[in-house]
Amino acid sequence: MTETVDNSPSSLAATEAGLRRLSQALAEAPLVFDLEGADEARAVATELSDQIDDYLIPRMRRLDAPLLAVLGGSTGSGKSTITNTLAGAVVSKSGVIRPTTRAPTLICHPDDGPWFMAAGEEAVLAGLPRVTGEGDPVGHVLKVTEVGTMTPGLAIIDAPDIDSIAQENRELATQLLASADLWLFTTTAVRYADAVPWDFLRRARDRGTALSIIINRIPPGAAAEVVPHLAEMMAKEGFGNISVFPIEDAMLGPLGLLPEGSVSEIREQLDSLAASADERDVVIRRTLDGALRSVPDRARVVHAAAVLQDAAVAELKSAVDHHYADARDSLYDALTGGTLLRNEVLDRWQELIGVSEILGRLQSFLGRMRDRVTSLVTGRLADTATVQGEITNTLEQLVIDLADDAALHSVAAWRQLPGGRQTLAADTELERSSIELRANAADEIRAWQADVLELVRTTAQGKRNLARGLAFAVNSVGVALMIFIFSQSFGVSGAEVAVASGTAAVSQTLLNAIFGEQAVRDLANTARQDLLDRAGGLLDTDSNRFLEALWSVAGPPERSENLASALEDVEASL
Ligand SMILES: Nc1nc2c(ncn2[C@@H]2O[C@H](COP(=O)(O)OP(=O)(O)O)[C@@H](O)[C@H]2O)c(=O)[nH]1
Ligand SMILES: [Mg+2]
Repeated sequence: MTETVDNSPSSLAATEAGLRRLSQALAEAPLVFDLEGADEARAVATELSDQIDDYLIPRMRRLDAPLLAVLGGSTGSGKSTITNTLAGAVVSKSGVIRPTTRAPTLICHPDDGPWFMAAGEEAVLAGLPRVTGEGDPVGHVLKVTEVGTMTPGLAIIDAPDIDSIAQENRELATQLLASADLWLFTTTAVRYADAVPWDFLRRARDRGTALSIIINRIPPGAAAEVVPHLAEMMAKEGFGNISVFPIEDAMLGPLGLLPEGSVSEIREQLDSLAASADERDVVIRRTLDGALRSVPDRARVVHAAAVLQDAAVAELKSAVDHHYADARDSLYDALTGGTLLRNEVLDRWQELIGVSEILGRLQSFLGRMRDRVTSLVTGRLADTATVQGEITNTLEQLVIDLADDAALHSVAAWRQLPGGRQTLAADTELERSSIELRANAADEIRAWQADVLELVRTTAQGKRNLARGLAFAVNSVGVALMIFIFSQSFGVSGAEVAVASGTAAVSQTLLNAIFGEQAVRDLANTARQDLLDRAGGLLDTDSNRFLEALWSVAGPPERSENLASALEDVEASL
């Protein structure tokens, strides 16, 4: 035996705290995606998390609790029949119709009954509700039966089949074996070379679990052949000295029990264990130490799979981030490229303000009172609603197109990425922009326009000589500002380099004449930034649908880190 785990109280407390965190982290491990190794990792996570709660912590807290032996093995190998024979009564249903043992049955001396009926942190298998009495309970419960002929200090569980046709039975069998101080592994003369039992046996070997093997249904006289053969197999597999109990096939009694002689050796071993506190202690500590030492490697299997999933989640997120960042870039380009507004919009604007005439008049007014300029244009620019409507339509279509594009590209990327298809199933509407975006885009742009007009109004109010004249022309001047923004082309430096058209030039001249060049530049920057923020916000909200789908399927991000840090704590405390 290798060195035992540090049993000092402070170390035990640290181990227990670490194990609790680890169990929690395992139960929450991000293993939703069907990535390579995920199936195995899920099974290991469940088994280890259960073992920590069901067995390791209760056993560490109470080394003096009765020894628990679990009869596990293949279907029909005689576990229930042997349990009933050891109990001297039918306590567990046996039979040829599968599955028979639906809820596990625990038998113990009446003195130990309260121990196994108790709930709480010190109770073994605390997650299994207890039932007593006659009957054949079904499901995730533990039937506890007190048997007067049992020796105090040792209990036996008749477990469901490890190879049951029902998955929950197989899982329950695994869970019970992981809570055993001693495995009584039951097989038959025909079945002992099967693969499934060996998977379990190797698990016991790797963890150093105390183990005995019962070979049932040996044809009379064949024990001399079967037992050495099994012993040879076990030696080859690297098992140490293990008790093998052969049971010859015999006529069953009227209650379906084996003749007492068939189980006498098993009974002797169990009784002597129960009777000797020292012997019991050796078995209990051996299995406990082995299980504790096996924790880090098993947790690492889960951690490796969790890291893979976290990486897949990160990739999915970054694909979405990438495509929506592209959309924002395109939005920026469209709003600063000077080519957003179609010529028809500009033409209409030109019609309204009558470019050449205004330019001519402005020339003569420049440098003179600005309110005169304003009053000049007031009458002409009254009908701006149509142009404002055109601007709304253009911007609305722009935002919707960009959002549609980003959604489509994100979905296409997800289809190719690990976990992507699984996540897409959570929201079937992701392939285009959301209904909300399509419904809200125009409102958002109208709200922006209202802000631009308000900006123009407040800026004019700050200039006393403008205030009166502009009150009537806020819409016109506001639209002029919008036209100006969308007609400017910005270079990498962010400074406007050219004015796109004569129409825009008029707008600019007009605005400059009213507010002055610097103020116009400030107004344009503020208004453009506001529009970028609003439209960007719409895109962000839309991209959040992808992240919501991702979190709803894969859970919150980076949980493999919880697992890693809990694992570190446990390793440090062992
Ligand atoms: N004749 C005979 N039948 C047995 C023996 N052991 C088990 N059986 C029968 O085999 C069937 C399956 O046994 P059971 O105890 O339910 O197996 P379990 O699935 O391992 O619990 C039942 O019909 C038993 O009566 C035995 O040693 N001799
Ligand atoms: Mg059974």
